[in-house]
Amino acid sequence: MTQPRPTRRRRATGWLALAAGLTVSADAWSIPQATEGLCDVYADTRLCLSGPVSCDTCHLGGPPALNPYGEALHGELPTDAEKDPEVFLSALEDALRATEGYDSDGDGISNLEEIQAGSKPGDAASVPAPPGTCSQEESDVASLPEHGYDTCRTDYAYLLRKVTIDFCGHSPSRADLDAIRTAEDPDGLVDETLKACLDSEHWMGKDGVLWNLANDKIRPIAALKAGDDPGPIPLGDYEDDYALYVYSMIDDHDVREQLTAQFFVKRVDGTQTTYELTNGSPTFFPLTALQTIPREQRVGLLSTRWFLVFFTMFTPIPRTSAAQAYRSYLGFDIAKMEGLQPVNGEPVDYDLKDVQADACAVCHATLDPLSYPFTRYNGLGGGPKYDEDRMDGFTATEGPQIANTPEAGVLLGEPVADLVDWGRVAANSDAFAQNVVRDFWVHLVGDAPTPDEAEAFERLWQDLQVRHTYSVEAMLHDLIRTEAYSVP
Ligand code: HEC
Ligand code: HEC
Ligand SMILES: [Ca+2]
Ligand SMILES: [Ca+2]
Repeated sequence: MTQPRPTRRRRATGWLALAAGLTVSADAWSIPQATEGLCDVYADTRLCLSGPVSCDTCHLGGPPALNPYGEALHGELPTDAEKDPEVFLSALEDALRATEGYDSDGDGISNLEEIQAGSKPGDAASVPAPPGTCSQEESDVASLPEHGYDTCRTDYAYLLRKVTIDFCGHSPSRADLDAIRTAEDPDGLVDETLKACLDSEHWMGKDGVLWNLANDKIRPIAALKAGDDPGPIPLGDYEDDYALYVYSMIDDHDVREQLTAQFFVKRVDGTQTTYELTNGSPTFFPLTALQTIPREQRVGLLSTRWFLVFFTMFTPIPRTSAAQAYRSYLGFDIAKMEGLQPVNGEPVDYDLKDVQADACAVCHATLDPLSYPFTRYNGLGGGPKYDEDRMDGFTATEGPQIANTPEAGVLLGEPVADLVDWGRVAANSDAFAQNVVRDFWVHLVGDAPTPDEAEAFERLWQDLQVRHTYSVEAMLHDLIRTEAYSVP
């Protein structure tokens, strides 16, 4: 429908006089109020959500000349609105409503539809962008860093479907999809959905998404499992490891607890799985499932019974344990020459393995000092325990020099006194925050961040450290807003 011709013609001369400030100064009258008045009425539209509305929504070239949409409003406003800002503002809503059905600029799309879609109702060259993309005007504003959510690029039905499937493990209902299409606050509805799904069994239960993210870090072997459903050679119960891992990522807990916790976590099954913090071993019987490291020497997932029996085993200098920790929690695989930070004077070769040769030192100058803090934690042969004098027990097999192996080492170029220190330095590092976010990014987006996505990725892990105080759930509310996740 095109609008009827306005009954009155603009009297541009009077406006020009006013605009030039001859009789009334510009801010004494109307001006910013017209934009505010517009967005009071259309607060939830893309036109208003994507940033400040510009004067050319209603004006042509520059005020006071009106474009066809401004003319249409003018046609609906009482005559004295031109002189009195209060009359103007109080009549504006009715004028806006009265012109909603018109296609003032004749581009085939009604004024209201254009406002809702974020295009200009007074400019035939401006039409709604296809779903899931931005109009030029919107992307200019939406790319501003302080703008927050990128509302114009978001197809909320698509996003809701994805969040429900990824975090709840099922498709959204028809009613949910209808609700988001008509929601006044679709962002809020997406957040509510995510919040509910983060408590679902699919997400945080046994064998759920969080649980499975830990598989490469924990490396469970059913044949060696102790506790419930034990294998033929029960050595340790890795369900304690899974429980701590999941616990660190739910309910706004601090994800650094993976490497700093001096408590354990017990999983409690029921209609809804819960996780309880415990200061002693989660299981006391059978003894093959007992957690034996004293509280002050606990280092989250790096000192559990399973970690020590499986990765350290009988080794005097547990390089495999250190390499596994470095790979799992900091994202550096030394076997692939990642994260090399050689330390001067290393490797010393306390266990006489010829690691000083150039071909070996390239990795072992980093790996050996990384491993020393693990040397006081026993695995197999005597069982998991912390033993300051552990190295003395190896002199018969490795030679007397093994007793000189220090407990202190170097991690990421920083000296660390012992494994507790190792865990703390690691947990506070950028590499740790990056690794946490990368794990979720790869799981949810499907691939590691591309160079194009580097900026969004960096913002996520930096926010995880500071703004979200290491809450994974808070980080995930942002991750689902990234273009990489939310745009088909
Ligand atoms: C929602 C549409 C709309 C927006 C947005 C808008 N105006 Fe207006 N403006 C009008 C209309 C309609 C009139 C004519 C008033 C009438 O018909 O009673 C007008 C009149 C004016 C006038 C002439 C009256 C006067 O004070 O001399 C100026 C100048 C003006 N606008 C400046 C601006 C500026 C600057 C902006 C941006 C900050 C702006 N307008 C934004 C609709 C708008
Ligand atoms: C590309 C890096 C790299 C190079 C080069 C390298 N190593 Fe290693 N080495 C590792 C890593 C990583 C581990 C820990 C095992 C693991 O998790 O892969 C390791 C473990 C070891 C271990 C302990 C094995 C165990 O089971 O505890 C010895 C001994 C060793 N390396 C000796 C050498 C010698 C000798 C050379 C030179 C001939 C050498 N390495 C070259 C990365 C390297
Ligand atoms: Ca139109
Ligand atoms: Ca238009």
